Amino acid sequence: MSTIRTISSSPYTSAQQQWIPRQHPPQPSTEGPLSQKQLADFQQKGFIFEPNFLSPQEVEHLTQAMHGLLETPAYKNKEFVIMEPTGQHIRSIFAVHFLNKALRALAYDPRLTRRAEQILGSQVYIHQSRINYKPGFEGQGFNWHSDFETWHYEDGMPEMRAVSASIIMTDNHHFNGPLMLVPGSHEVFIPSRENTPEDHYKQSLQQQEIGVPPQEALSQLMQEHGIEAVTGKAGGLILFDCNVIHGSNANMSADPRSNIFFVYNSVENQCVAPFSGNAPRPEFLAHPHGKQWQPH
Ligand code: 6CS
Ligand code: FE
Repeated sequence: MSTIRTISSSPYTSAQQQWIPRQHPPQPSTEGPLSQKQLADFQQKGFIFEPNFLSPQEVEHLTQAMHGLLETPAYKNKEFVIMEPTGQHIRSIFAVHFLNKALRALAYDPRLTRRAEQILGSQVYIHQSRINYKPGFEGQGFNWHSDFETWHYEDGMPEMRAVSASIIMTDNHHFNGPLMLVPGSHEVFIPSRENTPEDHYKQSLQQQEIGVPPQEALSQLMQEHGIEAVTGKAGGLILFDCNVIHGSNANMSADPRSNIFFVYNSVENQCVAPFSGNAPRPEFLAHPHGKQWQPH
């Protein structure tokens, strides 16, 4: 029986310090597909990369699913489809494991769920899924941020006990905007906002400004830990902690940089009222445990 705690106060909304040490880090379980070295690397850096996680055949099958969503007329102008700031190209599609059978099967593939359960030390559910398409020449970047910072304030995620699985579906190289992360940055929470506008997601999913850490904090973390860009062949898996600082550049090449993301949250960390005090975000962004979602 999972112990679902409801907490009203947050250790992360206290006085404006430059940063707050991470509270209650997840305790990984020793059982699971990840080796002790992989677990140690994840705990130390906040992320690990596993090349060739999917076979070329699986990548091919899922690529068809990915393109199928792009070409579904019924999804045009829907709230769960986010356009690039230029308005001409699709930037992201959310809730993809509710939209396609192959993507749903991947989301619940034990190769992924057991990794997440091992890292988080509990059963898990999917808090969010998305595909970031980042088309050649047109795909814009994502400012530096911590996902948890958003999910805490805007979805009510209590603690840093969630992990993202990003499957790279096209070769990620240095010129098409690969995911960049600051190793070790998951250990601190950087207060990065004064307030949160209502419906902030309508702005932040296209170009996030609120919740981007201050440059002095980013500079200090980067001086101390550097930056790592994850490059590799299609089919690789990046597992990254919900609080690790990450971002990516615009795609300056002809090659798309399309990644599928599934966010696994501990069943013992289910979302409560958003810590911003705002209304909860729509369920295509934050799926309550066990609840289905349908496009409308
Ligand atoms: O607001 C969110 O949930 C999304 N924003 C970013 C920049 N990354 C995580 C997530 O997809
Ligand atoms: Fe993110």
